[in-house]
Amino acid sequence: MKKILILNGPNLNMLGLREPEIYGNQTLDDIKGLCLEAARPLGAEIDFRQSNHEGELVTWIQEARNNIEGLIINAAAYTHTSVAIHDALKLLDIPIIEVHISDPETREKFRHISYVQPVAADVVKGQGAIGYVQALEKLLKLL
Ligand code: CA2
Repeated sequence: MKKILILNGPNLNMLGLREPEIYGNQTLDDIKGLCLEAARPLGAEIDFRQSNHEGELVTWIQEARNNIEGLIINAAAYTHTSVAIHDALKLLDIPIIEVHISDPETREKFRHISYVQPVAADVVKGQGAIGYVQALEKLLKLL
């Protein structure tokens, strides 16, 4: 089994409660369910987490150095601001896929920059919740 870590950043725990026109109706728990279901036949074991705290995400990324074979990250708003997450990701020598439910590049200008993109092997954006499964498929092809 390939061990995959899926990290989610701030406010993604609120999915399904507001702004369905941007993020759809599915909750983060629904997305976790989709990932677990897709992972089984692909031979992957998923550790799915969310945090509203930048430092906690950095710590989880650091810990991934020891026991994780691939990382999928939706850093949410930290995508556009966090040099700390960029630096932590750069320390990893495992493949990283960036995922976004919406397409940030078609939204406000402040969402156009990504500090994750330079360290990611690929990005899936604007595909809704199913984008997480697409990210998982892309990641497993790299392993
Ligand atoms: O499209 C994505 O996945 C984002 O990473 C979501 C982030 C946003 O800051 C990025 O630019 C794009 C925001 C997540 C907040 O989720 C909410 C959920 C429900 C209601 C409001 C926000």
